[in-house]
Amino acid sequence: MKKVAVIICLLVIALSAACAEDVLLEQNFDNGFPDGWLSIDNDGDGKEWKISTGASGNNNTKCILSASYDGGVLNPDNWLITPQVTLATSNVLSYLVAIHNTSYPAEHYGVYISETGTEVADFELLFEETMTAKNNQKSPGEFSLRTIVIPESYNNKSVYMAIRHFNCSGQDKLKIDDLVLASGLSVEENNFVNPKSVELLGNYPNPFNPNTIISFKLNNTETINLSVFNAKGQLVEELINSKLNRGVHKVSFKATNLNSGVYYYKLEAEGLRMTKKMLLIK
Ligand SMILES: [Ca+2]
Ligand SMILES: [Ca+2]
Repeated sequence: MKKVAVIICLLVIALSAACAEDVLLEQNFDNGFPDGWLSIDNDGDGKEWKISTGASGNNNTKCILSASYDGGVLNPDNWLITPQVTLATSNVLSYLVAIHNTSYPAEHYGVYISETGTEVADFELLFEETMTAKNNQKSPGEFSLRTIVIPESYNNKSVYMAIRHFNCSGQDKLKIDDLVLASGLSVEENNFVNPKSVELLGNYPNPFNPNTIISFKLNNTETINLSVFNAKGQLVEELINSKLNRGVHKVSFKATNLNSGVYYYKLEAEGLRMTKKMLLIK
């Protein structure tokens, strides 16, 4: 009997360890601009991330808002940066996101990560999307849940996360609320909504010379564009611009006539845009 009790006890400990969920950072923005966070007005128009009231769809509590429109400068570049957080394993960032209304219906933003510091140039893009009332929201102003699985290469590293409102007409507002960075989570077990109908899986080999294979996964039949850009952001080659069936696709990229250096490949589908970096060494 005693032996059984010990085994059950050990089993409970093992199970709870396997499912250990640690909240590393949690912010509801209800008590003013939080200590240790940064807002960077990178376009310099005086508009940046600020606490806002009346967060419709969120019980009218406060959220944080990048408001860019003042009848003047468009195209915002506003960064919201978290305090430094030490990640564990199976790290997941979740947050609520909303646009203000349907009059100016396309707000673009990205989720970034940095191991080095809080300068804009320190950050690497993890995920970006264009929010529209049509394809991302139940109704204008209503928040949608997003969940970003942080790549394993960042496990156990100390990082900063950033949300950047940019690269859009900038005529309206992007809202974020209830941001949670947690470890030890299984996305499936927690019923998170995975916004990705498209996943950019990476390229192999990387670094490469002169050939590499870029892989991506479509969860639906999608019209996609896959293009390669140089470090200056100039288009090098359009690899695909067509409708493809669901499944994993692999595309070969040949850099025979290119110089050594950093290149980017960008996968675009409806409302989604993902970019990864690759290195050509000759
Ligand atoms: Ca809130
Ligand atoms: Ca600004």
